[in-house]
Amino acid sequence: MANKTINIPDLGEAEDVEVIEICAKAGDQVDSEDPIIVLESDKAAMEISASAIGKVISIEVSVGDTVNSGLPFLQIEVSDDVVEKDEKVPPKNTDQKNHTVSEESENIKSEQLASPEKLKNSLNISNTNNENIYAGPAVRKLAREFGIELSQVQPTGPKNRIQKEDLHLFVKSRLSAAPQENSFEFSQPDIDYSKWGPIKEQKLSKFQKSSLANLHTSWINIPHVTQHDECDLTILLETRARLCKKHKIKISPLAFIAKIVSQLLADYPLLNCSLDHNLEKIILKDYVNLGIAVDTPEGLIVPNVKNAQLKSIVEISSEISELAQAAKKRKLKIADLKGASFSISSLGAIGGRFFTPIINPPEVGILGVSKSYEKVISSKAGFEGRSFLPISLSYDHRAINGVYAVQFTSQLGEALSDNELIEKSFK
Ligand code: CAO
Repeated sequence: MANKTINIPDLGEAEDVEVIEICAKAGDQVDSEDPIIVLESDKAAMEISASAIGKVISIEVSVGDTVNSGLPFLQIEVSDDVVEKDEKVPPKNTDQKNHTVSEESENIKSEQLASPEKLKNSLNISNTNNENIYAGPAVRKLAREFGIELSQVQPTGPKNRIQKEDLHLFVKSRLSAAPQENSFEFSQPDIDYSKWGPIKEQKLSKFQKSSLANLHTSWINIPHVTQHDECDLTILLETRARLCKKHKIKISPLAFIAKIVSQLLADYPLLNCSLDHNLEKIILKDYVNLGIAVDTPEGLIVPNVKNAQLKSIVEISSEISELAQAAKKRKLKIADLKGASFSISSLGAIGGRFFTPIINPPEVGILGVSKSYEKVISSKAGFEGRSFLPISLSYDHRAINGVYAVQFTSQLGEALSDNELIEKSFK
């Protein structure tokens, strides 16, 4: 038996390279190709192997140290015949033994696996105790980026080595096991804002916290696209004024829009569908339960008008009023809040032009309606003033494509000017 000191091999041009992992410990029996430490420069990660067969006496460096070529990093106890053999056979160029991984090959994996922080959150993994595991530096780097504990990964490579495919499989299986609904992880640094001036703290209610989580979950999980358009509302507003006068009732333009949208959805069933939980099918609905976003002192609540496609404008109007009243008094029933298939968020009474409404999953579409405004346009008759309604349709791009969405918004523009349809749908 003899003790041998192993030095860091020639690192080429790299200097002051950081030790990012220690892969063995004192007492371990190692082969010459077994990784002992992993170094990382700005360009590459590099596994430094034992370069001798024997028992590790000590590792002379620690994680975070910076090292250079030639620095002793390992004391190893080797048997005499191995020492003799080593002395007879000229050592191979240590560079060849130590496996360097280019940035390019590492990037491929990162791309395939989306943002590390996000993935880490959804995988709910953080422990990175990856010692005594056989894996190349690229695999180790990727595992570190995603916070994957290599001991949890099933190796399929030679000598139980973990391959990049094993990491992919691990991530895939954890993602499919991760909860789909309301998977919400939020990270925000704990900042003392009073450092910059006086502050007040206001606790969020349970409702506000859950609504915050729902909005964030929807925004993170659904690939939103918002299609904006303007619809000529002149005819609708004139017909509305006439019908309201005739029937001596007051009906908001929102009820008219809600009715036309509910009817039009029959021709655009994808906007009224849901994706199933494992994204293998879509569920098309023969009913339109129309969610209406209601502003309350507590925050936004979205009750829905059941079977809006079967109801008249007057009926929809009175249901919206009842639901909005109940929402403001916090008297909505659970059933009022469940089962919506498409929603409208109206800022029509307030103002602004165009916004990006956030989809209420499992719905796949929401129509944002802004305040109509007058503008002068040129037509065959010359210049004339007309009322235009800015609309913003947010849709889940996994279920709906842009052509479909713009066909819907264009058709909606036509339907909102269809006097016969409006009159017929009124009562
Ligand atoms: N363009 C012009 N005027 C409009 C309009 C439109 N698109 N929609 C409504 N109005 C006018 C009506 O004509 C009526 O005015 P008059 O009394 O002068 O006729 C008034 O606005 C009615 O407003 P309302 O708020 O009482 O009724 P509504 O039917 O428009 O809306 C409700 C009901 C419940 C949707 C609304 O009260 C509300 O809560 N809106 C906020 C929704 C919200 O916060 N969405 C979220 C946006 S993003 O987070």
